[in-house]
Amino acid sequence: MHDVKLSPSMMCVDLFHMAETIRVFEACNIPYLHIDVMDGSFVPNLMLGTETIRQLRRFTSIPMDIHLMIENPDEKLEWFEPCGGDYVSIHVETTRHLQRLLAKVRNLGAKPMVAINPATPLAAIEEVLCDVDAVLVMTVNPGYAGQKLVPQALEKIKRLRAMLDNKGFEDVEIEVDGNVSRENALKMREAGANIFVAGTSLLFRPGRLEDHIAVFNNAMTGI
Ligand code: S6P
Ligand code: MG
Repeated sequence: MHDVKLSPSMMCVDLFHMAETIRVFEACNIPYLHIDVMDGSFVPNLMLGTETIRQLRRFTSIPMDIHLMIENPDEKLEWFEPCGGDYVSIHVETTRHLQRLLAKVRNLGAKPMVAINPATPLAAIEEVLCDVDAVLVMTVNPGYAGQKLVPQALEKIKRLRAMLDNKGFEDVEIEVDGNVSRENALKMREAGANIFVAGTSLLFRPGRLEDHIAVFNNAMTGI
């Protein structure tokens, strides 16, 4: 089983407490920062962009987990200056030349990840499983924080894990994004996920950030 990794959703961070929040992530050895890039077209919202990523890179060395929810990612990938150690996820629904774009992510030195919406069948990504380091399974419809889990997503994670293992891609990780509460994370972990995007359901809610991280880590220990 892959190691459990937390990837906090930076669009959920209170802008007025960004610096201290990142220092807590560093102290807690958080391995990635999840960057939701939304263009108001592929998803009905506008969120984080190129300058946010640049500023974050100047402030911390935690690698980025860049989730591109944009039309025409082929033309825009370089804008985000992917670096070694980063994940970049490309939605299968956004490009006609998925395999080429995933290869480009790798050529730029980052780790390619393919993202898939709740209504898109797994068959749509089957041919690129050999080209990715991870699959991002959306467990809500992308666009907003604070939504409820699409229940059939749990079974989809299980089927994906089995598909990866049967095809010899045991090394490919599964990331889950959307309503990753502690309870849902346990079920997602059992289904085969290991990278957890942490938003309002897990970290960005009343209470101390450090405590939420510790409670999550304890819950995941031994699973
Ligand atoms: C949603 C986006 C996500 C959210 C995250 C929020 O389109 O891709 O990364 O920021 O899901 O988490 P939560 O716990 O509020 O659903
Ligand atoms: Mg996301």
